[in-house]
Amino acid sequence: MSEQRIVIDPITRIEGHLRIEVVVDENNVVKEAYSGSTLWRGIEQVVKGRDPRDAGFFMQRICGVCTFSHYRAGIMAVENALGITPPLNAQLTRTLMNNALYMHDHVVHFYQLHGLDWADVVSALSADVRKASDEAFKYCDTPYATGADKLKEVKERVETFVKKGNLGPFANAYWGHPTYKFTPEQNLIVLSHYLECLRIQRTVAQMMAIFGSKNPHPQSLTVGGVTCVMDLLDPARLGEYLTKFQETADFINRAYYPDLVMAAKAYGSEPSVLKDVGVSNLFAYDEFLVGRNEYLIQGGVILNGDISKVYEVDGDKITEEATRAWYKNPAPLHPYDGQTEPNYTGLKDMKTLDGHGKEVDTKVFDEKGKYSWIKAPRYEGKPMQVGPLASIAINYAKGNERVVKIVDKFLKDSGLPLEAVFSTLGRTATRMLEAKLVADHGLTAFNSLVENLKTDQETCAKYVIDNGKEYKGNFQGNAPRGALSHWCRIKDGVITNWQAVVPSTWNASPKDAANVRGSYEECLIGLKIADLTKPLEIIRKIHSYDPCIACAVHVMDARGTQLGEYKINPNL
Ligand code: NFE
Ligand code: MG
Repeated sequence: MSEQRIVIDPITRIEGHLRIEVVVDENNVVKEAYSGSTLWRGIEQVVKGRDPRDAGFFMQRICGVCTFSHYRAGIMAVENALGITPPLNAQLTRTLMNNALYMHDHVVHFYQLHGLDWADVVSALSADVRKASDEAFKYCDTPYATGADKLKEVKERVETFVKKGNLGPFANAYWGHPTYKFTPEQNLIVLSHYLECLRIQRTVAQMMAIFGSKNPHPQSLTVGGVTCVMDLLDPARLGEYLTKFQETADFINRAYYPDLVMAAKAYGSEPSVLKDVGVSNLFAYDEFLVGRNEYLIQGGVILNGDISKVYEVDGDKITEEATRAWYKNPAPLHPYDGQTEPNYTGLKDMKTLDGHGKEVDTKVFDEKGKYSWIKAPRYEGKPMQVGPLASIAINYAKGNERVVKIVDKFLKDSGLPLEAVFSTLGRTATRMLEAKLVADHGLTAFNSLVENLKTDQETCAKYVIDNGKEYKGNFQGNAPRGALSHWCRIKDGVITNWQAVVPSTWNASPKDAANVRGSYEECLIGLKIADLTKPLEIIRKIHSYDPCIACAVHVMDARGTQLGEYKINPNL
């Protein structure tokens, strides 16, 4: 058989349910790819007819990961519609919560969700702990949790799992795969940080709860401002935030940063993670307000990877279409007029051979029809890549000094050329660089807030909703996975339409009417797979985007209906 199809469903260690199908030629090179979500919910429908002041609370239930992002977006879209400008204290408090979200999200992504695509746990068990401890000093002057005693303890902890014949959280992976490039000692360093990150997760979640009252779904934002007044005015609470911020920033600088320098050196010549930017149109918004009109990340658009020109973002140029997605109206619509009417057409029946050469009935994506619950967002009709790669590239191209400094240091430390950033390795590295940007500069917002509180203690703006008036408004900002926008219409005092255009929707987009691919699909084309029964290269690439499919379709089938099944069969 000259053409074969690989189905990976679900992709694990992500939020939600994602299915990737690829067609490979006789040389195991990917010729076509399909990225589809197989679950649907429809939060955008749920808020219709409801009080706009409640929208944020519904929106934050889109996801269990970037909960704050949708919460804030739900609140700010309504503020924008009603013409409300929240007081500076409220805006800066939101940034402090966003610091916590980003730091949490990015470290968890690298260590718990993606790190084991780069580090082989089983190989770590043959590491020499003294050599590993010395190795850590090559990437950091004060390495984190890599003393010989510490590494011995880590090794013994994981050995206990293995001896029981149970790898626990490390089960079901492709250990020993030929594209793993770390030495046993380097693997052990990452493994130690993996375990440390479990502890850091708790600290940074508490950081969110200081002003958010709880985590993962904080409760202190309200249309007009914030409600955590007592915490803002309490020096002890401010001090607590500072301590937890610094503990997390320390982990980012002494574990996450050096681990990515180490990865860049080890993987800098591994073809399956290089020269695979995916969609090279990049898109980000302004994010991280740290003072009046001052943002850590500035918005912009780069087309065809040409960093010599950065265009202004214009939200009027966004559309979502559904030619290949399971919705009724296929036409490209601006999100103010977007529609979310489901039209599930199912998967296609196929007779295939299983691993033993026996003919079986299988279901696969319909290559000519609809194959995803994820819509296809487009900017000026073009697919875009969003996320840290876009944010960092755009800000580097714009000469944002804070970003330029961090990127140049990383390129120098890792020996990578700038072009290498446009790749899977680059996506993973720029996510770390974005976390470092927050770790190094997120407290600028804290300092601005403390300064402002000395003379101004306003935390919420007054407003009225005129039931006789029609309103429309939006939120445009970034979430950890990239550019996020929410668009709403309000009439007779209730919501009449709501559309969320979400980072993972941009990146996981199916093809459009012109058959143009989204970024997950595009980055897989041309990939050579070493072993079709162990498609680690595909998983590593897709994980580098940090997929969140709950966000992308805002979804869960309430009846638990199975819409696809898990199968990896190289003989299809
Ligand atoms: Ni569910 Fe999200 C982020 C948003 S999705 S995690 O970040 O918005 O891409
Ligand atoms: Mg949507």
